Amino acid sequence: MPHAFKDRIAAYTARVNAGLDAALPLATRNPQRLHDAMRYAVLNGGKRVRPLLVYAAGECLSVEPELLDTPAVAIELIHAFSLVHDDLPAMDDDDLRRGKPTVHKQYDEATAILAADALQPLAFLVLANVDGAPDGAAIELVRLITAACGSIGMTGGQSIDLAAEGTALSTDELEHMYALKTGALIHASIVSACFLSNNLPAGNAAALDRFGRSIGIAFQIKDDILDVEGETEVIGKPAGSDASLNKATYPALFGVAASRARCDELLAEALDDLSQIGASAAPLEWLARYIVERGQ
Ligand code: GRG
Repeated sequence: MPHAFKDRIAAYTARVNAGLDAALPLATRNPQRLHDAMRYAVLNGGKRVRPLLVYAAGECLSVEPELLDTPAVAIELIHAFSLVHDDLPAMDDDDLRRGKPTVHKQYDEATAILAADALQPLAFLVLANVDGAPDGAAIELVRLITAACGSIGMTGGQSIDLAAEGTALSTDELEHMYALKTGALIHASIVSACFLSNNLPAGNAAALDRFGRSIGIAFQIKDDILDVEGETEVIGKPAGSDASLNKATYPALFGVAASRARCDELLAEALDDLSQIGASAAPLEWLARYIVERGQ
């Protein structure tokens, strides 16, 4: 690749945004309010980190972007769905997301629940329609991503998170919760490219698996640090909301300095895994550094 991954981010972001736009029903289609809310939930900004991880892992394994569009779009639909639920009054009860009113504030609670309910099956419809993938890839992607969403993935992590409010977790318990709540979908973004590769060295698959686990936990610790140190206008969601909800987070339990140190340690482990792959992993290295250094 002649240029750094950073120079391809705008093109990849435009690519996944076009895929999301095409996958979502038009807002003029009945039921219009539901479709409008689904489009709002997905197309209202966001850094698109998970799709970028799909494309970066794909570059690492020489998978064509046309094939990567499928998991990139599906995983971002699931991520958007999880944010709508996460913001509901029954969960974190947030009014602001990506610098705009949350879906239940912009529409109403019932519409937000239904929009999220409809985004999840849409993601699996996109996956089922993957075209030109190696034999068996579609079912492997469905297996990977359903596991990442379920009770031993994101939903389970969210359940532990809600139950842990106001309690003290050990580092192992906290990192287990992070691995499920946030890490599982980040990990799936990276590993999805493995199922689309026709020529995958076993060592690379294992290294990407470990990389995905480390960087997924680092992503959530950095999110916690931004909640403490960031400004609402920059992070696009209310700063300090973890503390006001008495959330069990890394900074709350162990302090910001220890959180930063753990993030750096996880980054070092993740980069060590990539070093076993070699120069083709440079896009993932760039994204890993971005994840722990980002300001939003
Ligand atoms: C079954 C999909 C599903 C969800 C139900 C609500 C829920 C269970 C899980 C919520 C999980 C959750 C919201 C974890 C937090 C992950 C996180 C750090 C989100 C912020 O991600 P960014 O920074 O956001 O990538 P943008 O807005 O840039 O996309």
